[in-house]
Amino acid sequence: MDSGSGIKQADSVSNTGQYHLKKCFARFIGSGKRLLKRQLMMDEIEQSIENRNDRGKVLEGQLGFILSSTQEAAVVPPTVALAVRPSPGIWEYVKVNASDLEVEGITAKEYLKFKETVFEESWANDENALEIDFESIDFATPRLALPSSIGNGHNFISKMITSGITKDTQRAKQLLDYLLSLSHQGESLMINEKLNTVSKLQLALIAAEAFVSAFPKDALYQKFESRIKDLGFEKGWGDTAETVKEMMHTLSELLQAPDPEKLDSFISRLPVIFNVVIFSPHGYFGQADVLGLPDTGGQVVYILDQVRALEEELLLRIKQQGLPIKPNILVVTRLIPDAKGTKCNQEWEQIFDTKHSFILRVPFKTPKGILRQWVSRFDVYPYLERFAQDAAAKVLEHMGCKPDLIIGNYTDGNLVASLMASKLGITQATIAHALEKTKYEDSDVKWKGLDPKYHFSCQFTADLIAMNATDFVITSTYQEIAGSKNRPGQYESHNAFTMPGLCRVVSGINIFEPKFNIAAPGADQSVYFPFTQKQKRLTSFQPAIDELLYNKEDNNEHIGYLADRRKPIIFSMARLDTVKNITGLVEWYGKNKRLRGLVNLVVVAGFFDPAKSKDREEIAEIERMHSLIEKYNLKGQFRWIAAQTDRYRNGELYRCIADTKGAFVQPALYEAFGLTVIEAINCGLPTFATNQGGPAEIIVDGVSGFHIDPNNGDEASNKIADFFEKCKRSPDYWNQMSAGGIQRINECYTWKIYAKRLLNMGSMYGLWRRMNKEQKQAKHRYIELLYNLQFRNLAKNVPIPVEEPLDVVTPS
Ligand code: UDP
Ligand code: LCN
Repeated sequence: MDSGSGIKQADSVSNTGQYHLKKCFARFIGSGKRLLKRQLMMDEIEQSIENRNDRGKVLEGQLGFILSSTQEAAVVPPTVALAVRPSPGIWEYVKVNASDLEVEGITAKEYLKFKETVFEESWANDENALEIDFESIDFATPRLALPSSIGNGHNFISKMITSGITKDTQRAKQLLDYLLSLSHQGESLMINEKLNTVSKLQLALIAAEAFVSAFPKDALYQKFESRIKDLGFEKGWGDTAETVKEMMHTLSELLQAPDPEKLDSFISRLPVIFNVVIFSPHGYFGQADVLGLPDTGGQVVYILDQVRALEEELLLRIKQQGLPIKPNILVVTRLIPDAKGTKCNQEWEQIFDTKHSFILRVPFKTPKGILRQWVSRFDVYPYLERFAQDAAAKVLEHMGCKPDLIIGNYTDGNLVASLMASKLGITQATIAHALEKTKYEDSDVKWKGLDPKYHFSCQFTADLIAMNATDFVITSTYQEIAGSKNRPGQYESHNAFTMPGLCRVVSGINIFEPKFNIAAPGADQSVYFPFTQKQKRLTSFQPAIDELLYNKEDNNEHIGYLADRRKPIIFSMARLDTVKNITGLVEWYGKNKRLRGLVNLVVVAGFFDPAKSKDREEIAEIERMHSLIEKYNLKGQFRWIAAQTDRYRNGELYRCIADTKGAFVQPALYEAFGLTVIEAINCGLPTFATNQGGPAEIIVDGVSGFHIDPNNGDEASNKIADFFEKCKRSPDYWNQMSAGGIQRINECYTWKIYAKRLLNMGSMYGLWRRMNKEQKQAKHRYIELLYNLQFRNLAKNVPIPVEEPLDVVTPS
């Protein structure tokens, strides 16, 4: 797109097109709105072209093309500044003079200034307004070029390293140094100082391989250990003659003629990772009775399953490396003294179904001592620095050495992980689960109004710090990074944005950086398995589930009832957040007579008494739910069940819904990934899930489930009704959709696949950070400034709550 040429629009469009474009731009200006979103602009364009045949003429020229890829416009009459996104990750900015349609390319900074003018003109004109520009400090790191390659950073890195080894003997030396640095508890692994040049290593490899080849394949490492040690080799090559020989041969081949696949296979088998720390500070983080509490949803489920899969994979790898080492995984979270009946006030807890994995809880401290009560994830910023220090001390004491990999979760965990990883010089990974910036429209430009409630000034600064500090980013889907054709990705939206009065981010994160990787989670298949596996079904739960679904009396656990048991059930389960849109689903159902005639609706969400909630959004949703039940007279067709905490029973609940030949519906306005979607599909439930976010990638529409548009409730509820009508006509259709979903999960969404990918990345990015030490150091200096001069001050503005009185326990 030649946006920078300043050509006159009149040159390239017909007179009719020109006439209509002028009308469009006049409407943009006349609308009175000063920040226009894509949909609104498209509506304005529609309305300004009376004759349908003229539409093509409007969009035929360069400006038409620009308009059709525009995401947003800032209107500062007579100028309309456009942010144009021709492809995921690719942004161009232009300004258009509404009277003569002259188009001129502008920079991101100039565009952001137009936007600021709309909100805070004096700041827009402040020559010394704070600007953040990570590209200016990070110009040497290679970048991907194709939008379709985004999220495949690991492969790209292994290509970069191998091409480096081919071209530059220095790179081979770096690989050698890396091998020399590998150790565990002070004991060298792989090679020792005898092999301190590449040529010595190459010769020794040939000799050792020949020597080991003389042993039977299954001969244990100890049989030939002392001989290869004389040559300079230490433990870690493998547990048998066969694995050692394979590993040595791969390295010889790599040093002779590097290729990315060989490098990948070699690096992923290296003994690099034994001790892992996973941060998820805000809590409640526990193994029982925490799900459904505010802020405690998929992240807890994700991490516990992740830990089990990681431990299993680590044990396997360490065995294959021939090492007598035990892995160690710590999930570090907040200790909450007022734990509301959960175990979140215990310092240590072993993670179920693991041998070497624990939860470590470290309290939040204030100048007055330990903070006793839960605080929302939006309010945790004042405690994080101290938490990181206290956690680091505890971790080092427990492990007796530095961890090999630190993984952060969500903004708070990622910030703490960045602080600890940079202090100790450790490979770092971040997982966002959800970046809040895209959840709330214009949360950046309108930050001032939102800050007292959400503290986005802290959150977005912390996110920028962590994204830039980390060695690699794990995402669940492509869309999380780069969005879709018409919707920018969560990370992408941090590339250029502005918070007037605070800072202008002209380059926050470049999603073409090779640090981004997609590794989708799974669902625990011992808990979420198909309803057809009759012998495994947890029948002991079934009477309670029957009561939960069909008992006619309201109680603390359920309200509303289902008069006709023969109807299939459409089911949903989520926290009662606005964005989860459970109330939206209830309204769609309430409005759609056809759907109400076909199925019952059951939702598991939050609880019924607003007075019991401290969460602002949850209270509003509870109230809305009650009013919808009245408004649509849902009695007899709708059951509202309070949040459920037993995942085994939940697994059986999904299956019982499948027994009714029902379906799962995930109606979120936006969903980062959507663990419930894969849980439901694993249990064999045909699933309708939002097309806004992760589920759009998990499900192939019409093959492994269905997409629904949460912004078009009538269309969504009719799509569900059509499905059930079709199932009535041909019952096998239901089975076909159920099986299609399960097949998709087994191909792409399991924890086994995830754990392998994560550990491979940990090893590869560990090498990469060593190879780019200087570049990383420079960036860290910039990050430190941002942390010290900006984040710390912002965190001071977040109020520390006054101590709540302890719950008074009255003796019974
Ligand atoms: N969940 C639950 N009880 C509830 C609501 C949710 O056990 O009342 C579980 C659900 O089974 C899933 C997780 O919490 O494992 C929610 O994850 P998801 O990704 O769907 O959403 P999040 O809450 O993380 O935004
Ligand atoms: C948090 C969310 O909001 C969900 O979308 C994810 O599925 C969950 O974490 C696990 O990653």
